[in-house]
Amino acid sequence: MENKTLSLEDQFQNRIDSGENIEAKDWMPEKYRKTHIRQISQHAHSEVVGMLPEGNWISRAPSLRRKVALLAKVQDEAGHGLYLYSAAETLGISREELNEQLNSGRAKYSSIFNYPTVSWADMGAVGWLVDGAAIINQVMLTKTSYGPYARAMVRICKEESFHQRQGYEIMLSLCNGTEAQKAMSQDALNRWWWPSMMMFGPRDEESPNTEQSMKWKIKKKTNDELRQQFVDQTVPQVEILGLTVPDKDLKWNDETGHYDFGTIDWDEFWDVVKGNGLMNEKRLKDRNEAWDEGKWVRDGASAYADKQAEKRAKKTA
Ligand code: BYC
Repeated sequence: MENKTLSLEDQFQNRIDSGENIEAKDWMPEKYRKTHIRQISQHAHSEVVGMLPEGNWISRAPSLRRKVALLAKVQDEAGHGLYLYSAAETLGISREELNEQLNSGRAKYSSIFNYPTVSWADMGAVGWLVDGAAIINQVMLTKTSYGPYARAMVRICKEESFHQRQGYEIMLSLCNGTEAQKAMSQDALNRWWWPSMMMFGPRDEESPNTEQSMKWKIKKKTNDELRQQFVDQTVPQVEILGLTVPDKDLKWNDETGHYDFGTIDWDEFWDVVKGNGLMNEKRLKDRNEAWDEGKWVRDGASAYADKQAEKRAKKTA
């Protein structure tokens, strides 16, 4: 009765406020749809581009066990990309368009993947810190208001948890190894710490999307809240490894019950986001080559799908 007098926007907000999931066929404000296409597609692109820095090390993993684990991790990331592209497609954008946005360089993907992986310890640091940061962000997304995205995130988070552990286990082995291995781990931590902190996005006061996304329960915590959670959770893990966080201002604060930390270099962050990071150009080049070289697979799969559809049509005729 009451709903008859409410605008569609207000009814929609009421559904969100009462914790209901929004499904693909439900009415939604255009901005809600567009925000989701933006976030889910950036997330999917991050998974796909995220395969490149680690794929680079599969052939150089130091043992069969390490190679198998890394291979499985990279395959999982391909799978995450596919679930997420499917979730984005439910909002009315095609896979072709999404691919075109990535390959042309118009789409954003996580800044973290524009840094190079120069040593085996980087495989440890990426799994531990990058997947660790990803889980902190993504656990909240299992409860996000858009049903297809939330459901995709449940499986993704389970797999990310394995990824984080495989990275930390590499770090533990190296830190319990020779002096040179420990030094290699410290060097990896030094290079990945700050870029991992940047993964959570700009400070809340500089984040244009957070306010609306919190209102629509797309985001359940702000960028700064998640970043703080990452620091609080990761510093004790650094201590177990016997390494040092490359931040002279890092200090436990008894009053707040959190670690205080130094200033992030936001100029570097925006520079990387705008395409000027060390690896931006190479990542796009590699994605475009993979796309072109994969054409025969896509053609084969579509020809097979067409044939199957023809067979089914004949059977039912
Ligand atoms: N890199 O208003 P804001 C993974 C952009 S992990 C590049 O705060 P929002 C993986 C942002 O898009 C990584 N761009 O935005 C791990 C926005 O630009 P537009 C992927 C960034 O969306 C291991 C502008 O800055 N995870 O996949 O409210 C192996 C203003 O920011 C970044 C996800 O994508 C960044 N770090 O919050 C393999 C999780 N940060 O679009 C793979 C889902 C911000 O307005 N995404 N920007 O032009 C999210 O939770 C949110 O989109 C973010 C940003 C927290 C990332």
